[in-house]
This record gives sequence, C-alpha cells and structure tokens, in this order.
Amino acid sequence: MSMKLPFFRKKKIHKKNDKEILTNIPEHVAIIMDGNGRWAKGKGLPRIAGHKEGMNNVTKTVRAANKYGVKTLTLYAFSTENWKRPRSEVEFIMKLPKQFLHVYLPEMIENNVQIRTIGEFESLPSHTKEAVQYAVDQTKDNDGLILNLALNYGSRHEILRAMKKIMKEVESSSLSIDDIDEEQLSSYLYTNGFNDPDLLIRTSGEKRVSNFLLWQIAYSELWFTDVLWPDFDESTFVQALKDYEQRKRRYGGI
Ligand code: V0D
Repeated sequence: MSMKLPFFRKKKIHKKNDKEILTNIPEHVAIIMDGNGRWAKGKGLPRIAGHKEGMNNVTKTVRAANKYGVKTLTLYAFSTENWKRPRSEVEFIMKLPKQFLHVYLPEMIENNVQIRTIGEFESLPSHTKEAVQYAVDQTKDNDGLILNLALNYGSRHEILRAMKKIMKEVESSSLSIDDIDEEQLSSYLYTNGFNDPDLLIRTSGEKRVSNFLLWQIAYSELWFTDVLWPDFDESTFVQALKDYEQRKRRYGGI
C-alpha cells in the first residue's frame, strides 16, 4: 500500500520539471531523418515501407515543434547523394510529397504552417515539383511554424553554387570582391533569410553531418539519438529540447 504513494509523487515532480526546464526553446531545429530503412528491415518490411512511415512521422514532429514554440523546422528529406539509391526506391520517395500533402496539407493550413523548400528544386520530377509548389503557394501567407523541406539538397553543392553566383557578379562588375563578407555569402545560400539552426538532431545512431547545412551549423548544438526516425516522437523531441537547454544553461553560467 505505501509503495504506491512515492510512485505517484515521483511522476508528478517529473512532469513539473519538464515544464520548468523548457524555457529556452530553439528557434530553428534541423533534423536528419535517418533510420527509415533500418526500421522497415527490423519489421521484415521493404525499405519503402520505412519511408512511408517516416513520412507520416513528419506530421507528428510538426505538431510537437508547434506545441513547444519552435519557429522553423528544417527536415532533410532528400539529399543530392540519394539519387544513387535503386531507381524504384527513388521513384517511391518522389511520390511522398504528393501523398503527404494529400493527407496533411489541410492540417498544415489549419495550423498556419508555412511550407518552404531548400535545395536544387528544378531537377526533381515534375509531378513532385508540382505537388510541392502547390503547397508552397497555398501556405505562403501563413505566419506560423515554417516547415522547411530540404529536397535534393547538398551543402557542398549549395556553397559551390553560391560561389559561382558571386563570381559571375564579380565578373560582370555588379559586385566587388571586397564587399563579400560572411553575411553576403550567406545571402547566396538556399537558406537566405533563415536564421542558422540552433539545434541539429540526427536520428538512428550515426554521428555525422552528411553534407547537411555545413555553413549554417557552425555554432549549432548537435544532438544524436539511436531512435529510428519512424519511432521519433514527442518524448524524443522533448529530450532533445531539454538537453539543448541544459547546454545553453551551462554556457550561460560561465
Ligand atoms: C523520405 C523521411 C515528407 C525521409 C521522411 C521527396 C525519407 C519521408 C515529404 C514532403 C520524404 C516533401 C515536401 C512537402 C511535404 C512533404 C518528403 C521526401 C521524402 C523527398 F511539401 N516526407 N518526405 N519528401 N520521406
């Protein structure tokens, strides 16, 4: 009988602490959504089943980000390297935006979410581009959470592209070399107008940045979890937010 009371008390205190700890929310969270294939393999399912589950999990994460007051959520959905995967897998992945938007665009609009993209958009299949462009247009005036999807994105490509743009302008004398500073270079990246991520999350145990936002994460906190992307949920997200706050607190104390 007396064993029950401490159990309930402990839970209550824990919940109270959760709320107290979350006072410094990162404005911009970026996520490498890794582990979809592994998730499927573990369940004896084909890789594409993992991608589909991963797609559904995007909404859960958007809801959690909204709930805790994150302003920008940047998700690594497709990298420039992902074209090397089997053709059938790439084709399946390219249909996900349309599927996602068919189910969730009304909810995104309802919740005032603005959908944006970074990456080399033009080389995506036209059916993918059309679905995404429609969502971007439909949500362009929303001023809630920015859901920023990295589609056909690679950071080295992004920096090279910026450099070429700058050099062309220098060549045509519309830009002077001495005027190029960090801020100027930033403005030539896909992420022009976005704050740098405060927190980068990678799921599925790999501790690498894999060509994602290399310039932009110069000062970001990095958070890694073994949880596979389809299993990443609000409680995992809160764990990341708590760790982020702990780190910030430590820096602030010095
Ligand atoms: C595949 C895990 C949602 C990562 C998530 C084309 C692997 C599921 C979108 C999406 C992908 C894209 C645009 C948009 C709305 C949703 C998505 C891709 C891959 C690459 F406006 N999930 N998702 N896009 N996966």
